[in-house]
Amino acid sequence: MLVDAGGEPDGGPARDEESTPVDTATETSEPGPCNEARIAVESDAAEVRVGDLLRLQLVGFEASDGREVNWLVRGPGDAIEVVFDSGWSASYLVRQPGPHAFAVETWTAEGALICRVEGERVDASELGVTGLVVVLSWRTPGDANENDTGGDQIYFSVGSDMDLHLLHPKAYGQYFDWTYDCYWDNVNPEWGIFGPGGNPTLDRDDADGVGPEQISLREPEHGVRYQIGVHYWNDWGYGPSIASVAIYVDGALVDQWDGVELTNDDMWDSHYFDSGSGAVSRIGAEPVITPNYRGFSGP
Ligand SMILES: [Ca+2]
Ligand SMILES: [Ca+2]
Repeated sequence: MLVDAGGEPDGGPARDEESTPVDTATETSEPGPCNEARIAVESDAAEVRVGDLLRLQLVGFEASDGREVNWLVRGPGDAIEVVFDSGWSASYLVRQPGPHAFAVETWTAEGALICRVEGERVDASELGVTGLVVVLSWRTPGDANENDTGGDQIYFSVGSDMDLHLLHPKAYGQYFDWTYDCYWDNVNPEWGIFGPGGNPTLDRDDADGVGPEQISLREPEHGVRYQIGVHYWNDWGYGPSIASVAIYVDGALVDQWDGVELTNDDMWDSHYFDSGSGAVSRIGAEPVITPNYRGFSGP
């Protein structure tokens, strides 16, 4: 008989109840597709931090009738988190510091639960940086596989390409400024009047879907209002995408604006960051979007 490794047919969280008898271990002597199954959590860095994109994979699972896969992630406060895609592997963007619990259920095509596998808990640390960090992620409903990577980004791409922009006031609100816009073509401009800490950096670029794309500014210039924007550079034929911008100040999530739909060439002015007060404010009650924004495309 197959035994559900988690013992929770309805997907209820039982992992943190220490009083739960650990009888699942005794069941593993019986051969079955779930005995060797486990969740592998891969990260680019040794330590998981806010802003990291984790790859979740179900490994060691052998069941010929396995058809459906359902990933479950619970973040800090037991909140149910969004998992990108949901195949035998999946991607998860860490947005909050604290414990994250992973589980995956596999089902037959007829809707019978084959097993539920619990992963090891991952504790995400806060962003280890001071100052401003902006993270962009996006979904593209028209892309059947949002998690693949590739393409030359000249003639084709396997996913859509959104871009994060950070403007210094000396850009006068003009994106693609060669000096005062930090973005993919100007990844570490010289803005700092007191040293390199005042220079922003594009830490992560993503050109084929999902993100995250990240810009940080460790030592914001005092008394300056920076502007954050999102540009839909190229949909590569996958259609509209749904953008999400998360803003961290001194490692803490200050605002996250989800669910903003952009079409190709749209430019969305999302936030201001006022370094004097430390305040992050949304630009407009509704998203302020300029269509057909090509800006200057400099050499
Ligand atoms: Ca894709
Ligand atoms: Ca991009």
